[in-house]
Amino acid sequence: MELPTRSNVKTNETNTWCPGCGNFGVLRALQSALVDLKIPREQVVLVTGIGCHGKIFNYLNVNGFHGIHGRVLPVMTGIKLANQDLTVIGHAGDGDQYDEGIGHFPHAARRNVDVKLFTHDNKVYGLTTGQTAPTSIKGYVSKTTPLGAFPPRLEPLKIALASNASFVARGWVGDVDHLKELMKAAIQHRGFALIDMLQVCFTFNRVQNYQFYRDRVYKLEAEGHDTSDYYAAIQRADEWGEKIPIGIFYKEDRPIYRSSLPQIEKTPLVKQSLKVEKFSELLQELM
Ligand SMILES: Cc1ncc(C[n+]2csc(CCOP(=O)(O)OP(=O)(O)O)c2C)c(N)n1
Ligand code: SF4
Ligand SMILES: [Mg+2]
Repeated sequence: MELPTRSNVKTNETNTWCPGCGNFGVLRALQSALVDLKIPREQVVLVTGIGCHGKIFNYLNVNGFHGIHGRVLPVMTGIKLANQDLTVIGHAGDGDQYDEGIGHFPHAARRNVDVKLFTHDNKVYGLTTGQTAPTSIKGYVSKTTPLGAFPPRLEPLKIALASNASFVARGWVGDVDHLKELMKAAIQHRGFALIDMLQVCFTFNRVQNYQFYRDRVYKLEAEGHDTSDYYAAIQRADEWGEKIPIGIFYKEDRPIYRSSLPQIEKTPLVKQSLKVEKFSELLQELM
């Protein structure tokens, strides 16, 4: 087993993100979080969706699964149920998770599957050159909404809270140290954890840029927010305007999904023998 260090968590791949992309902040925060947490590299699995965010897979030297668009959560769920000893971290895009993959989101949250979902919420489809995403702010002008996005934006934190997610947080890429601490808290949380990351798409989203967030972002912990107060979390999640909160909105300890599955509660599936006779017995029983 090899502990992560600043040099061994990096790969030698050429980075193709645009200069100034907020994804660099996400990458730095995750590298530092892994080094701080000292989880052996062999025990970390990174699952990514399709989009600019998905390229983080190429730059981190841990196990990985670069999945298809919108399917980060089912892949993570399968990996974690097969081998609970692994730390399973998913990086999804706002289009990827909240559009194509939205159906998986409330169910992973309410089941409390022990996986960590970090969404790169740049409020735009980055890789496909700037189309309107579900989290795009009302009025957002792009090739797909030349007259401005008409419906209100989808609000991931409120959906997570309404789905009984046991850890709900928001970070932003302009404060890498704070984002790193959120990532560490999410990884250490036993259960489903969401960090919706305000990630600046420097090339296509000219509205929610670094200055936009710098002027608005404040930290919940600095205002004495109680992370066990569900209704206070909902109120804070509703704030989006002159002030935008970041930090942990809500955190709760409750049984994880695996504890409802006696077959794998104690021994991971990968460590169980797959006896063919047992399979035949089962078939007989079902016939
Ligand atoms: C099933 C499927 N639908 C659509 C696409 C095309 N596609 C690739 S990336 C992308 C959007 C990416 O946006 P987002 O998830 O927000 O990621 P970002 O590039 O902003 O990180 C789309 C629609 C695809 N690859 N697969
Ligand atoms: S298009 Fe946007 S999200 Fe994609 S790499 Fe460039 S700046 Fe980053
Ligand atoms: Mg996006």
